[in-house]
Formats: sequence, C-alpha cells, structure tokens
Amino acid sequence: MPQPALRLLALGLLAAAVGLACSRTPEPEAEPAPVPASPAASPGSTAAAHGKETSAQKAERLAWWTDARFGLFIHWGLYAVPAGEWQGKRGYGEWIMEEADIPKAEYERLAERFNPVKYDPEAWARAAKDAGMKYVILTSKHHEGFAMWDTQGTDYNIARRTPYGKGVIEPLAEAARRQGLHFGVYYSIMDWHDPSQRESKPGALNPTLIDPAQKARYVRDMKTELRELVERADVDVLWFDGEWVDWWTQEDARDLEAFLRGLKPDIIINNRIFNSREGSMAGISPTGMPGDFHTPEQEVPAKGLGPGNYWESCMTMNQKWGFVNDSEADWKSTGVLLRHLIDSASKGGNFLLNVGPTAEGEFPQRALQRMAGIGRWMQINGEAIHGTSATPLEQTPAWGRITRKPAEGGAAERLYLHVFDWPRDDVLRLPLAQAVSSARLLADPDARIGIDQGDGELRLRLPAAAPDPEVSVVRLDLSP
Ligand code: H79
Repeated sequence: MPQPALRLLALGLLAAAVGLACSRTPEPEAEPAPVPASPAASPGSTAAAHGKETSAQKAERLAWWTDARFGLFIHWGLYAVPAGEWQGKRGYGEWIMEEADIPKAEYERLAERFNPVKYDPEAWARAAKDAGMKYVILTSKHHEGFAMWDTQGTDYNIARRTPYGKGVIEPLAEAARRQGLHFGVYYSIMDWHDPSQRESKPGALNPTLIDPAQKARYVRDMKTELRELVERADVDVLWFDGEWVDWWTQEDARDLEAFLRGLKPDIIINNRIFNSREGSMAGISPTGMPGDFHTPEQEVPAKGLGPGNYWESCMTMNQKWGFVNDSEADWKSTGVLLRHLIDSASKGGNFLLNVGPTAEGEFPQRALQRMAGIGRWMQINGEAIHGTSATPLEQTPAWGRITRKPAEGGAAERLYLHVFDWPRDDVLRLPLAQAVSSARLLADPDARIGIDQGDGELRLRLPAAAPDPEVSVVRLDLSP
C-alpha cells in the first residue's frame, strides 16, 4: 500500500523548493492592498522576455495568479444588443454574427444601439471582489471585431461608432485596481469584420481566410491595439482566443509573444496565443508551446496537470458567454458553480467564471445572485481556496475535494477538506497516516470534531448536521 503521509511530505518539500503556490496570505485574510498601476518587474521577468526563464522564475511571475485561484470573465460587445435573438429566431449568443449569417453592414448598425449608460465599473469590480475573485478579464475585442476602447488600430470601435462615445476598458482596469484586483483583457485573433479576412465558404465566417496581401497590415494593427491595451490599461493578463485559423502560424505567435513580453515582462499570456489546443475545447497545449497557461473551456479537467503546469478553466453561468434573454432553467445553480471552483482548486487550477453584461451596462440579476452566493461562502471559506495548491492525495474522496497549504513560516502543513456530501454516519474518512494536531470546521470553529487514526486512515467524527448547506470545510493542521 502506498504511503500517503510520506508522499505528502515529499510533495510539500518539492513544492517549497520550486516555490510553487504557497500560502502568502495571513489569516484571517487581510484587506487587499490596491495593486500598483505599474508594478515593478520581478527579478526573473526579463528572463521571460528573452524566452530563458527557469521554472522557479515562472512560478514567481505567476505567483499572484496562482494564489488568486478565482477570477471573473466578462464578455461584452455588440452581441449584447440583439441579446441572442435575430429575426424572430432565438438561441444565438456572442457568435450571432456568424450563426445568423448577418451581413457586415447590418451588424455594424448594432453599434448605434450600444449605449451602456448604466455602466458602473466600480460596481462591477466590487461585485467581483465581494465574490472572492482576485482578477477580472474583460473582452477588448471578440470575433465580431468590435473594439471596446478608443483605439488607433481600427475605427470600428466603441468611441467612434456608438452613442456612448467612449471606451470601457481603462475605466474597469482602474476600478479593478482600486478594489485590489488584477486586470486583463480577452483578445480575438480571428476578426469577422476586418477587411483582411473573409468567409472560408459561403455563410461560414469561422474560421476566416486571410488575404495574404493584407496580413502584414492586420498584424501591425493588432500590435497597435495590444500596445495600447498594455500601456493604457496596464493589463496583467492577455487572454487570446480565435487562434484556430490556419493563417495564424507558430512564427506569428512567437513574434507576438516576444512583442508583448518586451512591452511588459511580467505579463501573463494564455496558450491560445497559438493554435495548439488539443482535444478541441479541452484547451490543453503540448509542452513547449507559446503562452503561460492552458485553457480548458466549459469543463474542469478530470485530473490536474502536475507541478509546473498552469491552467485555468473558464465557464459560463448560463448557456452563452455574451448577454442573452434567457430563463432561470438555463442557469447553473450557485452550488454547482461553487463546486466547480473548489474542484479546480483541488486539482491545482484556476476558475474563471463568466458574466455577460447587458447593452445598458449591467450584470444580469441572476449573475449577481450567484456571485453574491459564492461570495458569502468565500467570506468564511476563502482561505481554503486562495493561496492553496492541489490535493496531495492520489485518490479523489467520494465525499468531496481537498486543497492544501504547505507548511510555511512556522505554520503547520494544512489540508482543507471540502465536504460536498456530508457523511450519513457522521464519520469522514480519508487515507492519511500523518498525525493531525487540530481539525476545525471553518463555518463553525467551536464544533467538536473527534479524531481517530489508525491503519493509514484518518476518521473524523463530525457534528450531525453540516454547518453550510452547500459545502462545509474542515481545516486540518498536520503535526510536523
Ligand atoms: O469567447 C468565448 C466563446 O465565444 C469562444 N471561447 C469562449 C471563451 C468560443 N466558444 N465556442 N467556441 C469558441 C467554439 C469554437 C469551436 C470551434 Fe474549434 C472552432 C470548432 C472548430 C473551430 C476550437 C478549435 C475548437 C475546436 C477547434
């Protein structure tokens, strides 16, 4: 039989040595300090810019992102205007231009009806923070090609074409930082509007074909736009998508990556900067590809990817990424979303949860309710998510998930047991031989928990009822 305790210790030493995802947050979690608008580059960051980074340097560059574990994705563009409906037909989302086969000239006119007078970036950032999220990723430009900031790269932008008359990216970047959150942008490589690109066959904008004579100009405009975003919104993360077009080569991706790291050495870039996703939406790239982290979409992988492999699962609360008029039945429950967050953390990954705001500039009520619900849970249990790393145990327990914080600065090694299904006989079992010095329920620290250990198994006698209706967390301090 394997020795879980020994394996635990070995993993702990390994993680400490490589400087992976350690707890840096004192408990109880302190108010976050505002993130400086132009953080100093970390010592290893120039190495990333030159493509010569050690795994320890990468861990340091990605430290805030790894500790964060939970972020907000925002899909906002012209598609919010039709809200999923075109010519009486429903079921579309942010892909409506392609799926409803809307001619460019007609689609452009949606801009005349995009007037988000209720946009309150401070309120959005506060909602994210209150949900326990640590960063925000906003679409700067989706496949539709419409830029959500005042850019020199294209006149097809929010400042020029809408009654609103100004950009929405920098205001959210600033609001996010005031709330102590990091900020990033989504950017689509494929562009259904730009004249360089056209349908690959009648009615099929996806994937686009490019006119070779216009490619250099298009890539130059991309760089103009991305430089503006990095310099004006000081983006911490670049989240590419629409990378699967044949005309976007690995050479293009490497050139763009070097360009971006030259602008901001510490910048974090997803794997979709290059067409290398395996298994379609699974979002995993082979090793050695450009980018910093893998991007499973609409799923949490069955297993973690092991140390040194960074990933983030992005997921919608409902059926579409952009705002659509839908019904409650289309939405995942707060409990389901919360379990995806915990599942991601227990496997060593991040969870990026999406909201599609309306064309008036508001988050849908259903999204706000879910974020508030997760926030109430995070208020009590956030320490079991933030700054944690993957479970050290080989087996996923039938009752739930495990996250851990390695021993640091005199604190004991900690395991967090996220109990999805409260045991009927009140006894929680896990294969752990290492001695336990304390066991406490985060939602009810005074509740008595009986500890019984033997034969490589830990048995915790829990109170008869779960203190949290969704997921109750037991914090286990292990003896050194
Ligand atoms: O922005 C959101 C979506 O609009 C966008 N990604 C998230 C973050 C997206 N959603 N669905 N898709 C993209 C579907 C893409 C499907 C395909 Fe392919 C593109 C099928 C074939 C080409 C990508 C590449 C998946 C398989 C190969």
